Amino acid sequence: MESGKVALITGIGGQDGSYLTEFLIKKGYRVRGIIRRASWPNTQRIFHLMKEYEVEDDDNSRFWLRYADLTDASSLRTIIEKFKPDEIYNLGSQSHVGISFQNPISTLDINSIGPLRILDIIRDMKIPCKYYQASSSEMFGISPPPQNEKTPMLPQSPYGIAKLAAYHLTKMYRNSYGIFSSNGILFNHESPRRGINFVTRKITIGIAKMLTGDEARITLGNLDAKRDWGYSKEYVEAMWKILQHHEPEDFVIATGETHTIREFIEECFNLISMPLASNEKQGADEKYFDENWNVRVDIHPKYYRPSEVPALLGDASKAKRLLGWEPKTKFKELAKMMLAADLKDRFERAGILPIEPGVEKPDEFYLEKARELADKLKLKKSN
Ligand code: NAP
Ligand code: G4F
Repeated sequence: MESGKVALITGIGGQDGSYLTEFLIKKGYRVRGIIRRASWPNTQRIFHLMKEYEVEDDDNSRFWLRYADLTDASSLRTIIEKFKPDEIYNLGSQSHVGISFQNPISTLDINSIGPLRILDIIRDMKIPCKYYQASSSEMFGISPPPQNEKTPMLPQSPYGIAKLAAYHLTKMYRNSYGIFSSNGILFNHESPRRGINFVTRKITIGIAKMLTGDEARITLGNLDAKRDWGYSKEYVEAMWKILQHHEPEDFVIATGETHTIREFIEECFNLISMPLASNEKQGADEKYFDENWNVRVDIHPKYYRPSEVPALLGDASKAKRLLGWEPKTKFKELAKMMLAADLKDRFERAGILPIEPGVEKPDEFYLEKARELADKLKLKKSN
């Protein structure tokens, strides 16, 4: 156990922030995080940690949260001066690519100028603090797969462009000022904690809601894009390993497998023995039916992006070679884990299954219950 180090995490309330906090606390770190003010709780993913660890105004506390914002330099400086972190993990961002087309300016402010604000505070304060930048495979844009650290970056969205600026600033502050600043170029990674408007989670929640009668169909955009999907809980270990490497460098983190969105949908429906029987294509109006000709998955142009990243497939051999990092969870296991978690949640909310705190059941238990409900749905429709 490596005790005594202080880590500061921006975006601590996000998917990765919550897993990274758990990981670092286990390593013996004292973790400090910034959250921004919200009109409704944005700490759901770290609520269990707040309950377990938070001690007011105690330097020895394992876990401490403060309000700050990546758009507010003085709030960041106050936090860095107070906590004197050994490592900063900059995970905070407007992380939705589709929404970045609607909010390009705030996306650049948070995702490019935000990291610049932190890097410049480290430079100005001359502190020996290591810096991790949450860079993204979205930066590769239309560069054909497979993509590695040497692949040209041709981003296609305000999000991708913002992340590319931050990537270069991270390198520049390393090369010009000798700051230990590294990029983790992470390909898509998901989990049961994934935000609900990313495509994988939208699909797994949508299926669970269909079975409880809360939703009739799932409406999506482009199903042809390919993504390299890994498991967030494993990717946060790679972030830590990147900062423990003997020198600052940039690393691709990925599974090396790619699948279309359509394949993810099919995998999830197959898991509950509810295959999509047929589809009909009329321009952008692609519809997937069940065997009774009820629409299950529908396509709406509003979910298409003005420009798309067609195919991502990462080559993480550098991370394997230099960091000893390798992914364990791949596509099929990830789909199963995410679907089972949403089935559990929706079944408990609907009173189909009792809430049993602390009781862990295997994924198969929830999938089997889903198959029973899917059969009942089929019977009801065919009567
Ligand atoms: P996420 O769940 O969307 O979390 C993002 C976090 O950033 C949230 O806690 C959010 O707070 C916070 N945030 C947003 N604007 C902020 C601001 N102005 N000041 C401070 N905090 C702010 O994202 P994630 O999936 O954990 O991803 C973590 C990081 O990795 C992000 O930078 C993302 O762009 C990058 N990344 C993600 C992936 C992926 O596939 N997940 C891949 C490559 C790179 P609120 O809850 O208040 O909104
Ligand atoms: O789940 P997505 O929104 O993820 P996307 O755009 O790949 O971005 C994620 O991964 C990046 C790493 O490459 C991160 F940097 C970023 O922060 C984020 O975590 O969309 C995946 C694909 C896209 O091609 C999109 O067009 O799914 C397609 N899609 C189809 N229908 C949809 C939908 N995406 C969303 N969000 N919602 C839909 O209804």
